[in-house]
Amino acid sequence: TTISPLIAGNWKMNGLRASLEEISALASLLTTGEAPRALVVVCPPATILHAVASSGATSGILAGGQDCHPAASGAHTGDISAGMLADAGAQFVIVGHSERRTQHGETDELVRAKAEAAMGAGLKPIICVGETESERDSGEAESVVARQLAGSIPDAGGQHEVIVAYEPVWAIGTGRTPTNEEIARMHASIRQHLVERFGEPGQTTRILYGGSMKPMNAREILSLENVNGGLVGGASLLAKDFYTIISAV
Ligand code: G2H
Repeated sequence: TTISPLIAGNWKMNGLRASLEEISALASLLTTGEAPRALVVVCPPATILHAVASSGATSGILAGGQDCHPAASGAHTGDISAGMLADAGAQFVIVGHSERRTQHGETDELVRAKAEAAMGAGLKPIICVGETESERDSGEAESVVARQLAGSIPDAGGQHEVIVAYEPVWAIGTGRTPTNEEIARMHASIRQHLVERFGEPGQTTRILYGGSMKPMNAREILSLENVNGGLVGGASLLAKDFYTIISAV
């Protein structure tokens, strides 16, 4: 089975309207160079999501949110629903990023509810999982990730497209990455989990790697078995770097 790769940029809390220049720059790189093999997604802050979705559309840049509330609407000051993201032009939404899990105390149960809300609004959830450094050191990385997968992916994950992002917490924004063997082993274990739980659809669910993916290491990581793309933070902020990663697939 071949899975078309996907490269998603996670801008986190970076990016003002001026950053739309990076979208224009990325758009021209994408349209002047060889057509990319990967689907290209940018997840900017919600304040510029609509602008990114509009300006990226003609060059094939898809837009995504970085989080959503599990409810469709209501008295939730400051929150954004999946339907609102879709209304602004998003086709994807990141849920359960480790920064949400740690800074906002998000549990697997909440992440699952958010992923369900995303599906309900017609968005494809990018569900993040990953172990901390101490969990890896104590040999628990695979069991922690298995527990997160079991708790965070909705049962509808077999009928509705979901994307899994493996992001070891200790590799996020640190410039450190696991070895190729460690990445391949974890992705194989995630694949096995998906196939055991969902059968056939689990064979084609995209599993992205995230955590300090850079122009320098992208080609190697993206060539590993069961690595079906990347979730890129820091290196997605500059069009030139992000394009290098997109072109590495
Ligand atoms: C991991 C990643 C993107 P960075 O969080 O989600 O960020 O590439 O900066 O490590």
